[in-house]
Amino acid sequence: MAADLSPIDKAKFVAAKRAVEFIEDGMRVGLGTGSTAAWMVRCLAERMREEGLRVTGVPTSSRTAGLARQLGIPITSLDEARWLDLTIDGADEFDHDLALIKGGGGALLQEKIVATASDRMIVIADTAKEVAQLGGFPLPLEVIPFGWQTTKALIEETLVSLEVLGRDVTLRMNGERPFVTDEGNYIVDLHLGRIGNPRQLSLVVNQIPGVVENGLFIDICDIVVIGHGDGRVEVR
Ligand code: ABF
Repeated sequence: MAADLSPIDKAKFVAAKRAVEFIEDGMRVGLGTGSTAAWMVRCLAERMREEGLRVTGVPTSSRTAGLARQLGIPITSLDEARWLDLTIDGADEFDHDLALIKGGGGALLQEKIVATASDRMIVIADTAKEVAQLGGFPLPLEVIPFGWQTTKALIEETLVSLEVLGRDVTLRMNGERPFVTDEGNYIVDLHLGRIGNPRQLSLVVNQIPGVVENGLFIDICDIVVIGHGDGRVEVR
C-alpha cells in the first residue's frame, strides 16, 4: 500500500497505520475525514481483511462513509452506536496541549460530535501540523445559511471585543457558490494568525446566534500519532 509514496503521503500513511494498531476486535470506531483519515480507513480495511478484525465504523462525513462502504467496512450511525470506543481523525493543527484546529475539510461538526462521543480520540498527523500556538491555519466556524451575513458581522464584533488581532473573516466558497457542509450549513473561516486563548474563543463564538460549532477541539484529543516523511512515527 505504501510503495512509491511522496514523503508527505508516507508520513500520513505511517501515522495512520500506527493508529489503527490501537483498534481492538469488536470496537465501535469513529472514522475521521480528510486525506490522513482516508489512509486510516484503508489501513483498517486491510487489518480487517488480513486478521479477521471485526469493527463497526461511524463515519464523520459522506466522503468517509463512501470510502468505508467501498472497502467493505461495516458502518452505522452515531444514533445507532450511541457511544464509541475510539475515534481516529486528522487535524489541521495541534499544539503541545493536544488542542486542535479542525474543519479545513468542512466536516468539523460531525467530527466534533463523534469525537466527543468516544472514550478516546487519536489524531493522526504529519509533522507540519504541529504548532507552538494555534491560529496560523484559519479557524472554521460552521454557520446556518439563514442570515449568515448578520452572523458574520456578529463574529467580527466579537473578535473586536476579545481584542483578537487578525480579524479577517471570510465565507468559504466552492467555485462561485458558498461551500455547503453535510448538514447544509456554510463555513466562515477566521484568519487570526494566532489564537491567544483558544478555550475562551471557542466558548464565546459558540454563543453567537447562527454559529453551530467551531473547529477548536480542546480537551478532546488524547493521543497524537505523528508520521515523518522518512517513515518514523511518534506517539504522544
Ligand atoms: C479532517 O481533515 C479535518 O478536520 C481537517 O480539517 C482535515 C485534515 O486533512 P488532511 O488529513 O487531508 O490534512 O481531519
